[in-house]
Amino acid sequence: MALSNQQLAAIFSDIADRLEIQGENVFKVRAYRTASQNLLALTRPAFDLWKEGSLEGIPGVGQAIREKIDELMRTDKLAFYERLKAEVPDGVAGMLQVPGLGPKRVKEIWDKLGVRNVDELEAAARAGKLHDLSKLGEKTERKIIAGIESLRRRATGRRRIGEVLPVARSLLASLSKVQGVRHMEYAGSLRRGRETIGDLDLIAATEEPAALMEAFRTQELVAEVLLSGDTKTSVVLQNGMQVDLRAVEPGRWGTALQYFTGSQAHNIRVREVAQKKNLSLNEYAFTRTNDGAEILCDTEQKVYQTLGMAFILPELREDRGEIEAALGNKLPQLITVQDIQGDLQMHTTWSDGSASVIEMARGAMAMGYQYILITDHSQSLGIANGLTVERVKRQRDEIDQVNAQLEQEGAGFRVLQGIEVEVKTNGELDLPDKTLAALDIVQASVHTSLAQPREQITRRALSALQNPNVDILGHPSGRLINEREGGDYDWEALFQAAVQHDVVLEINCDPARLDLDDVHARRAVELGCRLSISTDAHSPEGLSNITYGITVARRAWVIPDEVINTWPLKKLLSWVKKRG
Ligand code: DGT
Ligand code: CA
Ligand code: CA
Ligand code: ZN
Repeated sequence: MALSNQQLAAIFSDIADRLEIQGENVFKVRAYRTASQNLLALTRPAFDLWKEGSLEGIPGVGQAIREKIDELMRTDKLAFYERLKAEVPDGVAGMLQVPGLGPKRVKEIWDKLGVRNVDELEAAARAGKLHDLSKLGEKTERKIIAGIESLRRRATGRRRIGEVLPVARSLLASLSKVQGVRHMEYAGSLRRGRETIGDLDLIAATEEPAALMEAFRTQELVAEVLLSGDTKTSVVLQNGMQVDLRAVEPGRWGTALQYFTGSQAHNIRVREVAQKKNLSLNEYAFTRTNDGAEILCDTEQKVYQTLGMAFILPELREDRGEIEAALGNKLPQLITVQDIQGDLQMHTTWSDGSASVIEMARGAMAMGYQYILITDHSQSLGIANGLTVERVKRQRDEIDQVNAQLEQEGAGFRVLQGIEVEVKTNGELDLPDKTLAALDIVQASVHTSLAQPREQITRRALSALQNPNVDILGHPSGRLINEREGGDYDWEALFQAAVQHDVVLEINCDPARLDLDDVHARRAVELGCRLSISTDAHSPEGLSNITYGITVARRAWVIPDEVINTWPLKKLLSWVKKRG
């Protein structure tokens, strides 16, 4: 297949990036950049010029680069480029995409800290590891974090819920104290718990809207005021996010909150129900169509009551059957975070976590849990310091000691030993069955070669599910929100196999993953799959991400019993035992 000018240009520009990270001399780097630019400016396909033997006609392309174009045209490959890619990994080259980060810094961060991709860069920056390096101050560190956030946004213009929720909470904390404010909430997609948020909508019920608008405009986080009126103000925050604030009188709080929570699709259906009752509905009130009289609702509950419907929780308001269910009083009793009895995925210093087994146990006890499952990475995931057969055994000793200590303290808490065993590209697991069989619960995960064709990657996951030692499939799609797509699985086949082999599917609570997502999780439970909802925490603080996964589960209509870590320890252990 003939490479296009754009493809060639991309290869040479990538070569320039990687050479620059290696510290190659500036003239050589510039030669590749020039070649890349001139290829883009070319009015004829380079392929035609190559066939005619007239590559000399491309300005700025010397002998060395002509030979490389020739090799690419003949073989579709370039040995030099393959070698370079092996020397400077994709993730390292990808760090150049972070605004404000040049090749010298990338090289330094890679060499000195072993940071190999944007994720690890973010973790290092947030952990304050960058400012120990030579010329990088704390200010640069903050800039890098902001750069990474803007990079992620560029993909879709939407932000991850994990980025937006803390901002929303902090604005609410400050604004709900303003004189006259009776109620204040975030609404829109954030209140519905979507995995990404376009803009943030805040709604207030207040006696003194002017005071609230003034307080909002002058928030420290605000960078620019887009528009400001008596009852609505829109601003852009320093991080680039738009926030809309609307104020209503307290007597209209219910209709306003309901309207601005959305979704639009849900609201359209709600208004249809209203029309059948000869009512119209907007953010201010119901209006009777016969006499034009207003019906005010000071709570959201009253809005649904007026319509003869059961109250619909915000997470369900997507027009995915909730209207019919509410009319027929058939809404599910959704899972809540209080139902969770333990967390079944976390990492410790045995692999890439930052806390010890006992520290994670104490963190989980503070969450009110009965148990945790330690799931450090297995051996082949080299960067994460994965566990070998030998280290699995030594970790068991440590976990036994921790359990003995907790028992002595009368903690009523158990640490289980698991693993996050790598599913290799051919579907084999990365540890021998004997080692896996000795663990309490085994979680298998796919981390590599996610771009495999559907049939291949599905077969790979199925062979993991068929291994009787595998109890849970971790973050099944492997996606990273706004960063990379997950695997192209045949989901129906995968869910059916999970039911058949009684393997649990995870909802991973990391706000970058949320995997399974709401749609897949709902389909999975419909087909009879069981789920686990776990944080993948790498520190005790990470355990609090559980709420993000719970939100996904609620959006998927999941009830507590469908989730194995709502079960008491005894039930959980008898389930694994029965599985053999
Ligand atoms: P986003 O911001 O893209 O993540 O999604 P939302 O759902 O927050 O949408 P947004 O911010 O445009 O509007 C917030 C809610 O306000 C939306 O869910 C429903 C309601 N809404 C806004 N504009 C309209 C509209 O033109 N018609 C109706 N029926 N509802 C609207
Ligand atoms: Ca919004
Ligand atoms: Ca909005
Ligand atoms: Zn993982």
